[in-house]
Amino acid sequence: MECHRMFFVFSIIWFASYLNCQSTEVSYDGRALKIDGERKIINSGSIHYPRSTTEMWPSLIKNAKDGGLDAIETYVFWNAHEPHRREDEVKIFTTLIVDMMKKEKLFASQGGPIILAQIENEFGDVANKFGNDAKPYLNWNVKFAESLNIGVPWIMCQQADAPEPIIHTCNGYYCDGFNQSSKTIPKIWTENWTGWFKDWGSPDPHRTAEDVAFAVARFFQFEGTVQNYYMYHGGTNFGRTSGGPYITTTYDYDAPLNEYGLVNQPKWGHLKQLHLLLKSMEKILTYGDKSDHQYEEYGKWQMSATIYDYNGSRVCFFGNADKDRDLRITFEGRNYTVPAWSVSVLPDCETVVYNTAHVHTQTNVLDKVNSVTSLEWQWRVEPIQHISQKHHTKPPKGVTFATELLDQKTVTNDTSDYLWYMTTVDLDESDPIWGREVTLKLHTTGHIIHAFFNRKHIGSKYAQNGHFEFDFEAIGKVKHGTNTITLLSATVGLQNYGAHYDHISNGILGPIKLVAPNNEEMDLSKNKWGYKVGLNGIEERQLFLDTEHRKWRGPENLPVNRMFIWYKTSFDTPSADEPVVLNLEDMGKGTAWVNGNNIGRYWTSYFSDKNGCDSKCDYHGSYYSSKCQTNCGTPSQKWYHIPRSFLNKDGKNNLVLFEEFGGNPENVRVQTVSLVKICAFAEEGNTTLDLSCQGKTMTHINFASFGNPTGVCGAFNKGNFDSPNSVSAIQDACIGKESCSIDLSTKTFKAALNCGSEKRRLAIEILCN
Ligand SMILES: *[C@@H]1O[C@H](CO)[C@@H](O)[C@H](O)[C@H]1NC(C)=O
Ligand SMILES: *[C@@H]1O[C@H](CO)[C@@H](O)[C@H](O)[C@H]1NC(C)=O
Ligand SMILES: *[C@@H]1O[C@H](CO)[C@@H](O)[C@H](O)[C@H]1NC(C)=O
Ligand SMILES: *[C@@H]1O[C@H](CO)[C@@H](O)[C@H](O)[C@H]1NC(C)=O
Ligand SMILES: *[C@@H]1O[C@H](CO)[C@@H](O)[C@H](O)[C@H]1NC(C)=O
Ligand SMILES: CC(=O)N[C@H]1CO[C@H](CO)[C@@H](O)[C@@H]1O
Repeated sequence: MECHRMFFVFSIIWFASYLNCQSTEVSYDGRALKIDGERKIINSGSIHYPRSTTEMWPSLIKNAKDGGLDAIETYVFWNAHEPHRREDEVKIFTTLIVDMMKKEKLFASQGGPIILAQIENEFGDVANKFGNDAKPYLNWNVKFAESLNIGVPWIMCQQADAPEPIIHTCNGYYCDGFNQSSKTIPKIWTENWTGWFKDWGSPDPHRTAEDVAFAVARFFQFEGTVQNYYMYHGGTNFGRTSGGPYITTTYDYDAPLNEYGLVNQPKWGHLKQLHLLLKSMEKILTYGDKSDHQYEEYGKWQMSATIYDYNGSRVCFFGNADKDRDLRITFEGRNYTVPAWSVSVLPDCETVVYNTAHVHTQTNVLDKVNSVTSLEWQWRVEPIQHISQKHHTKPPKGVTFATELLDQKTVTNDTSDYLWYMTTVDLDESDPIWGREVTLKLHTTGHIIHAFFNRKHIGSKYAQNGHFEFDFEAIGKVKHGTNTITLLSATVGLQNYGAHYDHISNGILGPIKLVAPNNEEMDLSKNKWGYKVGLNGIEERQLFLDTEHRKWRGPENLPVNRMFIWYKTSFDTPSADEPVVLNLEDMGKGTAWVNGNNIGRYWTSYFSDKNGCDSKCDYHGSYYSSKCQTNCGTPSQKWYHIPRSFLNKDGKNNLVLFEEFGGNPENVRVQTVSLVKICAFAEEGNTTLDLSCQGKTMTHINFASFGNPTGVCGAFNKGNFDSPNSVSAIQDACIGKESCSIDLSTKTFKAALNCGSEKRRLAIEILCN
C-alpha cells in the first residue's frame, strides 16, 4: 500500500508519497533541504483546508500531485480552531497544534509527512511598527519554536534577521534576487504569488502562465531549491471567514486549480511541464557546480546563461530579463534566440526543451450553464429594531444599554456582521434644536450604515475606494415627544493584516449629533444607547434552516428591490458532477445559505471599476496585482460556489437569501461550471501537443490552422500561410475522442509549408460536449 505523506509547514502544508512510512530525517545545508540525507528540489503549493470542503480534498491533492507538486503547504487557521480569545496566545495555540501533530505522528521525524514548520507570518514586514518590542518577540518565537522539539526545521518568511537554525525564506512575485544571509541556509521561496486576491469593487486579477513560469525558472536558475505557490488552490471564503475589509467570498487567486478545484489551463499544465523538468534535473541542480556566463553587451544580469555541472552531466538555463527584446546569443558555438522576459531550459545544455514564454498547453474555456431555470420564491421582512421610552426601564430581549458609543468588534465578539445602535431623543418646541426636520451627522468606522429616524429609513452609505471610515448625514422628520434613532452598522470582513490590526476600531464611535435648521447642535455620543447584535432572521429565528413552522409569505407579491428582505426557495440538485454555482447577478448585498450552509457574503450590486482592464494581458515585465485584470464595470462577484457536499444527493435543496440592500430574486439561477471548449496555440518544435476535453467528447472544430495564424482563444485568425490539411488532420486525430495528441510537425499536416522567417505554429479551437 502506498503511504501518502503530507509535507507541512506550520503556517503554511507540504506532500509527497513514499513507499513506506519509516521515519524521515529532514535537514538542510546551504544548497537544499535534505530528506534522509539527499538534497531535494521541492515544488510545493498552498491549499488552505477551510477554503474548500473535506469532500474536495482528495481531488485537490490528486490534481496537485498530477500537476507535478511534491508538497502541499497550509496555514493552520487560528480563527477556525480558536474563535474565542484566551491569554498568552501564541504559545498556547502553537503548543496545542504541535501536540496534536505529534500525537498523530505527523512529523517526518515520526514517520509522518510534515517536513517543515513555520512560525509567525511576515512579521519582518511589520516589525518596525513594534519598536523595541519586535526583537524580543522574534527571539522569543525562535526559542519557543526550538523548544517544541518537532524534529524538522523551522522557517520564518520575510524575516531577514531570523537567527539560525530558523531558515529565513522569501515571499513575493519574484525571488530570484533573494540572497540568504548565511551560506549554510538554502534558498526557499514560501509565497510565490500565482495571482492575487480580490476585493469587492475590484476587477479580477490575473497573472499569466508565462510570467509565473518565468519567476519559477529564474528562481531555480539562481540556486533556488524549494518553492511554494501561494495559492495553488485558493478556494472560497465560506460564511463570514473572509477578511479584509472587503475581501470577496471567492478566493480564486487565479491559482493553477480554480476556486472549484478544476485545473486552470494553461497555467496548471505549463507549470506541470516545468516541475517535471526541474525534478528530472534534481541531482545536478542540487549537487552540481554552478557557473554563470554573462552577455555584457545586453547589460549585466539582463541575459545570463547558467550552467550546473555534476559528475560529467550538465544542465543549462538561459534567462532573459529584458522585457522588450528577444536576445540572440551564442553559447558554445551554437546560436539561440531567447524571447523577451523568458527562461529557456536545456537539460543537456544543447536543446531547448522548455521556454517559459512558449505555452504548449491547452486553454480551458469554462462556461456557466443553467441547471434550474425558474425558481419559486417565498419571502419575509427582517424587522427594523428600535427602542422606545418604556424600554429604558425594561430592555427588550438581547438589548444591552451603555451611555457611550461602543466598538462593534467588542460588542459582537465578531459573531455577526451586524450591530444595531439605538437611542431615543425627546424634542418639542421649547427645545433649542427643535425644527420640523433635523440632520443626523455622524462619523463611522463600520463599513456600511443604514439609518432610521422614527422607524423610517433615511439613508444608507458604504465605504468605498479603500476608505473604511466615512462621514454620513441624513435628514429626519421630527415629531413631538420621543423620537427614535436606529443605526445598523455592518462590517464586511475585518482587517486581517498589518501591525496592530487587532486594535483597529469598527462601528459608530462618534462624533454623532443632530443639527437643527438654525444650526443648533445636540451631541448624542453620551446618550443612552441600546445595542443589539445580529439579525432577527439569523440569531433569533434561524431562517436559514428549513424548518416548517417558520411563516413565510408568497409566492405572490414578491418584493423586488426592497431592503431587509429574506427570500426562500428550493431547487433540484444538478445532475452530473460538475461544480455548482449560484448566479446572484441581480441581487444587492447579503448572505446566501444552501441547506443551512452559509456559502458566503454576496455583494453583486457593488460593481468593479470601469477602468483598469487590459484584454491583452502582456506578460512582459514585472507583475503587479492590477497589471492584468478582467471583468471591469461588472458585479465584483456574480457566481457563488455551492460545494457538492452541501447538496442533497437526490431531491430538493433549500436556498435562503438575506437581502440587505434590495435585489431581484427572479433572476437568481442555479448553474453548473462546464468545460465548453478548449484552445491551443503552440509552436512547432520537438513536442507533441496533448489535448483533452476532460471527461467530455471533442465534437466540433471551430478553428484550426497550421501555418502562421494570430490572435487569441475565441478570436484566432488565419495568416497568409495555412496548411490546407489543418482541419482534416485535427478531425482525424481528435473528433469523437476525449483526448488526443498532435505531433506539431509538417508530417501531421502533410505539407512542407514555408512560413518565411516565422516559426510554424498551430492554433485550434475545439468544442467539448
Ligand atoms: C544577491 O547577490 C548577488 C550576487 O552577490 C547580487 O548581485 C545581488 O544584488 C544580491 N541581491 C540582493 C537582493 O541583495
Ligand atoms: C557518476 O557517474 C558515473 C558514470 O556515469 C556513475 O557510475 C557514478 O555512480 C556517478 N556518481 C554519482 C555520485 O552520481
Ligand atoms: C551564429 O550567428 C553568427 C552571427 O549571426 C553567424 O556568423 C554564425 O554562422 C552562426 N552560427 C551558427 C552555427 O549558425
Ligand atoms: C462577547 O464576549 C463577552 C465577554 O466574554 C460576553 O459577555 C458577551 O456576551 C459576548 N457577546 C456576544 C454577542 O457573544
Ligand atoms: C527530439 O527529442 C528526441 C527525444 O528527446 C531526441 O532524441 C531528438 O534528437 C530530438 N530531435 C530534435 C530535432 O531536436
Ligand atoms: C520579496 C519580493 O520578491 N517582493 C516583491 C513582490 O512583488 C512585488 C511586485 O512585483 C515587488 O515589488 C516586491 O519586491
